[in-house]
Amino acid sequence: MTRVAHLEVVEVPGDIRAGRAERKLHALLVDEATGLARQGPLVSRTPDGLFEGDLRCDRVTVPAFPTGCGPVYWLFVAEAEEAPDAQALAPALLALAGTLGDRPPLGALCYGTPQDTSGGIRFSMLSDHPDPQGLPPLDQPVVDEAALTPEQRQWRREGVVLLKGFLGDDLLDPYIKRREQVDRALGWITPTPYMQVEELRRICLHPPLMAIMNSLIGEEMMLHLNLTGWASTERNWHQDEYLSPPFVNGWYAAVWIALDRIDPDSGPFEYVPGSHRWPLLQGERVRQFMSAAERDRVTGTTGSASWPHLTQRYVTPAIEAEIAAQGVETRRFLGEKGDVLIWHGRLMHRGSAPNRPGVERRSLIGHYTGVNHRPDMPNRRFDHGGYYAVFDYPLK
Ligand SMILES: O=C(O)CCC(=O)C(=O)O
Repeated sequence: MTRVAHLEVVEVPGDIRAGRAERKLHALLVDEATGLARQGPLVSRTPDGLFEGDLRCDRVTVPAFPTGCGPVYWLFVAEAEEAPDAQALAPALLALAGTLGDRPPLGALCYGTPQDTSGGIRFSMLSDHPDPQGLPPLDQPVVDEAALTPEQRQWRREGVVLLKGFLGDDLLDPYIKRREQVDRALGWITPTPYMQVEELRRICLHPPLMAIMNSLIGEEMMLHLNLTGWASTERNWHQDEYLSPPFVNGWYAAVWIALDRIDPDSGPFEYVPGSHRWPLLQGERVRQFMSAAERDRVTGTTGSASWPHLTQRYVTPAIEAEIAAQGVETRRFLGEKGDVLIWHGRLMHRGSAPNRPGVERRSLIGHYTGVNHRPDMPNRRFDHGGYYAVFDYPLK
């Protein structure tokens, strides 16, 4: 655990935002241990990147809590014309909290006490072994390998499953035709185009695909994010799960679908086989090394930058050094049309930089979490072979 020195920012999930319309809402944060309280206006933010989680959250910046507060803070949202006096309300809010039982934890940006970086920032300083409690069946330390399917064995060993020629043209071509109408290399900006694009939903919720994913994770999976670019995201080494709330805890997978033969120069998907068993990058550990100016860019009034983006300057070299130190191979996925690669939420992977800018890379990416591990996405629908989380973002 990283000791949290200051809590300055919380992210409020989209379901609270959904009911807000034009109402004047204020966030009230109360430290359970000391009863200290802070308040800040709940202001809608314009999304400025794909990998921030911002599209599903509003961000509230509050005056920092002093060292010694935490680890449990309660968040309340109040509707009022004027900012309420959070400290005066704190005793009543804590009494109310006592009646609410267990609530799903919210993502919070916490700044820990920085460690000594004189020897450089190493992967071990940014990561930690995740909570072994409640991991999916195939991530348990002991499993009867003889009882596994070939896909389950590959998943356990490598953290990926490769399905050659899995999806036919009848499924892919209607989507490709629709996607060709989008004049933007990175596809739709909206992270949930599956809400409006039926042709996409058909692919990402294709019953045989969902059945394999369910057999890898151990429960029904729910689609909640798509990347529809026909170019590499150029997002450097990362494990998806470090961008997710802690309750996801391994019940996460993503799929990479080749819509055409992938050109080696286009910036293919790359991964480190077996790295799903490495320690997991931890947001609070990563953020502790941000400079004061970078923190201000994230928490300031404009909030015009995201911490996963800003921290790549030291996260990427730390992961590259770890790959070199372990002497492990990195692999590229050079799929043909209809090939599918499923990867583990803790697998180290990246969208590599293209050798020749502008070379098309026709792919479709979907991210999924187990239905019982997404209390922050309570609205769902079932279609074709699987669930998807319901959001109201317009298709852009
Ligand atoms: O192939 C790519 O561009 C990488 C995609 C990626 O990193 C992700 O979806 O998490």
